[in-house]
Amino acid sequence: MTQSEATRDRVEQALRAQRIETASWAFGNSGTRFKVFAQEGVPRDPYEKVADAAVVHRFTGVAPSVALHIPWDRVDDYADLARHAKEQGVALGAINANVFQDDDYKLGSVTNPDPGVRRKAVDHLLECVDVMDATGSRDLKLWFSDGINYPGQDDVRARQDRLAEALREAYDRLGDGQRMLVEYKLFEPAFYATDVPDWGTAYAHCLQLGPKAQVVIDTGHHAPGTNIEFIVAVLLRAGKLGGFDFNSRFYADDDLMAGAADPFQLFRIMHEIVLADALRPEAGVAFMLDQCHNIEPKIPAVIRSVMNVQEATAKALLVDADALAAAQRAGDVLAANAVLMDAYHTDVRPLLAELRADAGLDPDPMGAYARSGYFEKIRAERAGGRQAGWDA
Ligand code: LRH
Ligand code: MN
Repeated sequence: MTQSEATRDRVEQALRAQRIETASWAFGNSGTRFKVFAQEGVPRDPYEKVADAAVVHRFTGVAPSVALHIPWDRVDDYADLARHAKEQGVALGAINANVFQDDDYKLGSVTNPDPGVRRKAVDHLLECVDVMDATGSRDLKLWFSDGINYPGQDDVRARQDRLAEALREAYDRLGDGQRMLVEYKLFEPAFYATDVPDWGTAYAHCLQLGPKAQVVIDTGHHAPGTNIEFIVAVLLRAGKLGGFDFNSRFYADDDLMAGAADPFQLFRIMHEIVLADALRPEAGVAFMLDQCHNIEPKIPAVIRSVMNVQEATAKALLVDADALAAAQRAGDVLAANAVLMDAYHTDVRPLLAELRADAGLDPDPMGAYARSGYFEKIRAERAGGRQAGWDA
């Protein structure tokens, strides 16, 4: 087998093994604080959201699980929802807690000065672990909107103590094989100080908690100009990268399709993943999408996002690691950069189309979905009822 055949084999194998988790809430109505736009055919319950996630997997072949958000996806029987998902060909993934929409959480949830409010918030985190027990999910994903808007509003260190106490209680509730993924975000809805604003704060809490606690990087949660792939490399080196919430942005937490605003950044991130051999599912990094499709049709937008992550991954897998290492050792700055840019400028779409065809899938998932009639079907079926959304 020639070098290039070996490379092709390695790349194809890695791409076939890729797993991207979709987000149930991306199929529901979403928007901004100014307007949430309704769309035809939007799911009305978690069962319909799971069905739409299964369609994304059917056409891409690499999206076999869907993350849930509680209470947006609260059902009477989570085991039954898991059975439904299995019938549809997908699994239920990360369980996202929600302690950011209740009036009681105005001054914080787990960091609230009021112990009664903190108790309520922690009880919700524990409820989410119960859900994980029922769905068979591995990951409890925790994003806290907690923060303050004005200097002096509360004691920053005291809030960190409260946060640590709450995380400890949830951590100790985790069963074997279960993890806690702590997500950070620079700002919004808090506009002066967020209690988990950056990777360092999330990392410090995860270190204190133990091996089951890992950091999630949401690509929309950084200050403009932040070198996210640097954070990826550092957390991978520390064994504390639990996963990603992929999306893209031009300004803030825009939650646009992954790779749409900055495909080069997504490539650089996946390059660090490939370099650390962390693409394999066994490496434990959860590749999740966390997006909102306010104006564009939702299922095609998720399919496009999955394809964008696949394309960035394929380019990263094509980086000639030996040539790169040699140029780096030689201090040949331009040659090293050129190795990366050669891979980035490679059109990997024919390779991915061929891989899909080999897997018995339509090489063009977007076209295949449009031709499938699925949208027309759900538009007719889901005419009545209350559409699912963020119900903020
Ligand atoms: C917060 C966030 C978090 C989810 C929410 C839907 O901005 O990224 O991951 O809980 O979006
Ligand atoms: Mn997120």
